[in-house]
Amino acid sequence: MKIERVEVRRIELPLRFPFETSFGRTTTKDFLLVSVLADGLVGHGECVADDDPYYLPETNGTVLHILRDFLVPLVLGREIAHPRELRPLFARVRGHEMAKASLEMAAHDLEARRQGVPLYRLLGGRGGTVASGVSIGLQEDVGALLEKVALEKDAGYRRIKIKIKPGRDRKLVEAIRAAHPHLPLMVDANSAYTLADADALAALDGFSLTMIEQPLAWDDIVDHATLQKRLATPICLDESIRGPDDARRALQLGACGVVNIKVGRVGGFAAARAVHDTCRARGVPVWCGGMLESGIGRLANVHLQTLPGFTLPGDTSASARYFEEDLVDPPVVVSPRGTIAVPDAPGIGHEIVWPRVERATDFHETWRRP
Ligand code: OSB
Ligand code: MG
Repeated sequence: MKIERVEVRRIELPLRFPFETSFGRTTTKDFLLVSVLADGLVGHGECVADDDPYYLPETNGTVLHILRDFLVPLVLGREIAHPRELRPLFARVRGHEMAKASLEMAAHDLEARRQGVPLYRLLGGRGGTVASGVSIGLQEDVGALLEKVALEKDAGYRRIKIKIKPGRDRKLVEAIRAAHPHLPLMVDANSAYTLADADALAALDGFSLTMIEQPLAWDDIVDHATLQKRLATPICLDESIRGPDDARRALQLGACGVVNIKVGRVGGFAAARAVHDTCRARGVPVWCGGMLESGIGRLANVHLQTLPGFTLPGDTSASARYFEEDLVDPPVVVSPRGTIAVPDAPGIGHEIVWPRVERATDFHETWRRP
């Protein structure tokens, strides 16, 4: 394919409830949607950057800059036989994984549509269903948290993750365990602790958590290896894994027992596949994380997690959990058994509802072949 045009839209979708983590509180999902046009077809990639650099350094502003000034000029008018060629093409640009991923994901969706196959076929995955978990943000108090946990467990989710931060950890886990002794449960700290807090984290060992996600700094691997030696509970890395080399180094040092893969965080599908393969070769389970995506990014995640190393439920929950009205039709739904059906239609596999996209768009830029 020869890419003739790239478009980016900035989209604002109100969340049904504020989502609070150790790094902040989100009330609307503000993201960039990248579209790639070639051979009369269009593919779409949802960027996972936020307006602010509180999860990782990239922002919607830096993504727009890197796309406009560096990545889009590399692809416009270029003959590309397969989207796997984009990762090496982008390698000269250091970092900026979210920007790279949004364009690379759009090219995958486009190529899948061109071949008339569902995205999972292009990625080497399979059809069927995937297992769904759910991520619960920090709540007002323990009572509100217990209510949410009961609600999501009854909805069928296969495992529950709660957000923690210093001073709001052990009490929360204790209360949930008392009410649900056998619930598959994990916690996510989003880098809120340091090695000096090792005792507080070790205090979680008695609660049969399936894992503790990203307790230490977003750019650390070494301290996580030190911490893992002190914990019986496996550490899962999220922020620290920004590519296949990070995964290799983390596993080599014993910094984690599980890896959370987010396509946007690692730089695209090819990188996600490489992280997956590295972990699988070492027998380390992976699961697919989430970034409160609209249905477009959510469906990309559904396809990714059909690869064989994704043996744990992902953070891919139903569209209706976050949005009154999603951008795809049908929306992503989770069955009472906690499963999501993998679409078999070409590309991401559900229709995008363009009037809704246009209504939610507050900025639009197009780049054409010179
Ligand atoms: O750390 O996994 C995270 C949401 C925004 C930013 C980071 C994270 C999260 C979640 C929610 O945990 C996952 C989801 O439901 O999309
Ligand atoms: Mg996380």
